[in-house]
Amino acid sequence: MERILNYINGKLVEPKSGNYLDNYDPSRGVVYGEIPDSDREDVKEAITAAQTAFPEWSAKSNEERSRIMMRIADLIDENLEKLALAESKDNGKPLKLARRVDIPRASSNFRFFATGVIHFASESHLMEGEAINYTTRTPVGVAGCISPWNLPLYLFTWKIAPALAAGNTVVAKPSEITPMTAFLLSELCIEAGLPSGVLNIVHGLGPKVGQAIVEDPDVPLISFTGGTATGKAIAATAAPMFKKLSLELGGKNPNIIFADCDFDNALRISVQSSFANQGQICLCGSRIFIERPIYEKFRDAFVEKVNRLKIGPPLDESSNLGAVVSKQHMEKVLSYIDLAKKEGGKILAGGNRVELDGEFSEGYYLEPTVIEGLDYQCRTNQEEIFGPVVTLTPFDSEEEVLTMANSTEYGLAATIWTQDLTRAHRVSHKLKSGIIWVNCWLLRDLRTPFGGMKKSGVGREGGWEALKFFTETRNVCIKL
Ligand code: TXE
Repeated sequence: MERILNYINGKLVEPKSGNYLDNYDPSRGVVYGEIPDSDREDVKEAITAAQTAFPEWSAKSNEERSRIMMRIADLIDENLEKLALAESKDNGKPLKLARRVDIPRASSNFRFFATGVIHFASESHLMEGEAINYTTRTPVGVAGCISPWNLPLYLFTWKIAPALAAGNTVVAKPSEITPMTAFLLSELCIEAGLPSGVLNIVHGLGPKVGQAIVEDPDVPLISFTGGTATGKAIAATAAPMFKKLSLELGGKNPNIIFADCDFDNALRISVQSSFANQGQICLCGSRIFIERPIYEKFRDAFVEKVNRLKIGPPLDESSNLGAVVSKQHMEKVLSYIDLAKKEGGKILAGGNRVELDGEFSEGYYLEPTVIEGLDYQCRTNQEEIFGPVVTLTPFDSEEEVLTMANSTEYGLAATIWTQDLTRAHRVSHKLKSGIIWVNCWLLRDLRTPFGGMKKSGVGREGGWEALKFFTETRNVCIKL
């Protein structure tokens, strides 16, 4: 059994209650470790440590903070293989994906904000002949960072890095479903010489540990990524205390394929945008809209490609899809496939659990699933499934596809495939999504604003947006 510990005030410590939760290996469906079942007392200790560390950390120069963060980034790179293996085991994702995407992105997050903060500048506004204004952006205090299970270290560091770079101290909670790489990060932070209390990581359940962070009046900033229902509960708790809130929530993203697209690219990348990480990325395009003249050609080629995807153990280099994250999540996704059938959908590919051989026979594997024949307003097409399930829907005009694409309560990301530049601009501006990709998907420049409209969230992460979120703005006006 691998037992992990909390990271509080620079030390790896047991939860005060002495209680632990099971940690599952989804590729085998077995418990392989224990994680602290922390509670309010552990959180309080972490907040006190962060408060104590704040004056010194916030007073350091940007260069000093940057130097320590760069050391953490280097250590992540040096431990790439160990971290990728841990991520793959904890989450069920293919090792090659963790090695290529998750872990390199975690070190990039540290490096990006460690260097970014050195270049971060604020504005001054001259009122000619009257006054000069200048703006300062200073660290706020203790930031609460709560992250999900789909891209564990990637999203955890996406919050922690800007919070620390801006001079805040942090109390963070990774998902209890995938806590392992956050624990390994705490060991790397100790090795890098991060001062005690600057980053504290408390493991445990959302309603216990997460809620205690959100409720505490000494945590003025909350950055959360996760489900929309949880985001709503967090906002309800935090809003009366006027906390700064960044909420990165769910998506039901449209992938719009016009008849004039570069067919082969649209096809190849649509398979990725549908099923990467077993469809468990908030940016996956789960509703594919195809212009009528190429509907059948695209559908048939897509189904053929999907049927060739290999579902297998995460460590197997040939696996395209690994396991989904938990039994509960697998059952949720399967219930949506049942719902789709009841709603009149036709399953063109997949639709079932996959039972692998030997030690993987109890793992949570699902076939990549393609469904057609559903109304765009049905529940399958409106609710976030967050698994390897996509629907195909034909459309006849731009107006029609915009109505369908914008019909959900979400507005995170959208993809457009067309060779017509004017149309790409026109449609982009009419889509109610915070992130739009034209002829590509998940091409990320960390300087760009990242986040969604409607129930996909509040605020934007990334670049200066993140550094602005993690600082308090003050304007000074001086009469000339
Ligand atoms: O997420 P939760 P769940 C979507 C996806 C998925 C659904 C539910 O549709 O099926 O959300 O997933 C912590 N106060 N996404 O239940 O619960 C929790 O411990 C404070 C989309 O796993 O939102 C974890 O650390 N914190 C998403 C984090 O919140 C609380 C990624 C996210 O868990 C809390 C994941 C509370 N009351 C799921 N309750 C995306 N946008 O990428 C839970 N938490």
